Order: sequence, then structure tokens, then C-alpha cells
Amino acid sequence: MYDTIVPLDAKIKKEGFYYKNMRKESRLILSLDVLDRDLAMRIASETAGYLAAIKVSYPLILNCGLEIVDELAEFSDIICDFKVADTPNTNGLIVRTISNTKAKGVIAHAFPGIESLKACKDNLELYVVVEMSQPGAEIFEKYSEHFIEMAIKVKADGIIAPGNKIERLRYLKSIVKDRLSILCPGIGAQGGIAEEALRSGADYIIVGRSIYMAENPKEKVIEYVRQM
Ligand code: BMP
Repeated sequence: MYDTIVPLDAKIKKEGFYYKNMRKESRLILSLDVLDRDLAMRIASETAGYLAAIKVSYPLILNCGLEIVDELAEFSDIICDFKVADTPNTNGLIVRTISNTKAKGVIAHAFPGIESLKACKDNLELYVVVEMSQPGAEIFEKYSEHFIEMAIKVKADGIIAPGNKIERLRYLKSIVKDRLSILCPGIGAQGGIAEEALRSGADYIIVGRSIYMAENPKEKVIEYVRQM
């Protein structure tokens, strides 16, 4: 049924290598929050050709070790969602450790302050959380404009904003304009709708459970790509 959709990098794979830059053609980032290495590798290998990137976080890394970043990087660009949020010195140590892997990007919080955020600048793409998707995270709304300014000041590559809070997303887009990419979680399991988020300012959507818990994650990914 889905055979007419050709993986975005099929042509490049044929030529014998993976294209490692986040591909603008795909707006889908898989949040691979599984706990098992074999499952992670299987889902990544089946879906990577349709993805802009794979986001990994504590659930996977604490279970499988940081080495899995390099293994997954064979399939896709990898963004390390460690929500780095500490002192400048500790942030620097964390980000330097990540930059020794084949990861492409890192996610950090802005609330520890501009010096902490500056310390996250390395040779990785930097994405800054400005508002969060879960109910109860409204406190971020008081500070998100400030967080955006900080992200711009440190020359971050993008922000993380909620794809399931459409009014907030539109508002944040109106401030960011085209100065930063907007990556949106909150899609699928948290109620957000991919097309709606993309129409409201998202450059990329981040999807976890509704893909990795699907009976057939590859078909689910293709379904998302079709919708977009
Ligand atoms: P899911 O689609 O299963 O809800 O996963 C969303 C992913 O995005 C999770 O890794 C979560 O930690 C992350 N995330 C989020 O859901 N909301 C935010 O505001 C920021 C996030 O990083």
C-alpha cells in the first residue's frame, strides 16, 4: 500500500552512503524513547529513510549507554535530548562529552541563564526549550520570550515549542519569525496534530509513542509523511 513512497535518501543510499544533514524534505523527527537496544536499532533502521532526524533521550541512553548514539548515527542524524540545565561548567562538560559522539545536535534548557546556554555551544547544533507540551508547564509562558532572545543571542539553531498548544505555537512563531527553526513535540500521544502544528509555525515535528508503539512503526512513519 505504501510502496509508492520512496525513502527520501533512497537515491543517496544507492550511491553507498547516508546523507547526514537534517533533510528539509522530511519534517519528521522520531523520538526514540524505547529501553531496548535491539528494538531501537530495528525501528531506526526501518524508519530512518523517511526521517529528518532521530531524537534520543535518557530512557534509551541510561539503558543502552552513550555508545548507541554512534550506532544510530549510521542510520540518521541524532539529536541528544538531554535538556541540559546546569551550571556553565557542568553544561560544558556534558556537551563536550556529547560532541565526542557522532551526534548532530543537543537540546538544552534556557532557564539556568545565558552563561549556561553559551556553555552549550560546541560543534553541535543547539536547540533550546522555550515552552513545554505537558499540562502544568504554563510557567514557561512567563519567560518564553526571554528564552527566545537568549537562544538568538547564543546563535542557537532552533527552539523546542509545544505542537499541541497551537495558540502558543502561533504566538512563539510570531516572535521567532524566521530566525530559528521550531521543533515541536506534543504530536500524537499528547494530542497534537502534525499538519496543524506545521501550519502554525513548526518546521519539524517530534513524534515518539505514536510511532514506536505502533504495530508497524514504519507504516506509521509513512502515514505521517503522507499527511505532511
Ligand atoms: P511522545 O510523542 O511519546 O509524547 O514523545 C515526545 C518526546 O518529546 C519525549 O521524548 C518528550 O520527552 C519530548 N518532549 C515533550 O514531549 N514535550 C516538551 O515540551 C519537550 C520535549 O522534549
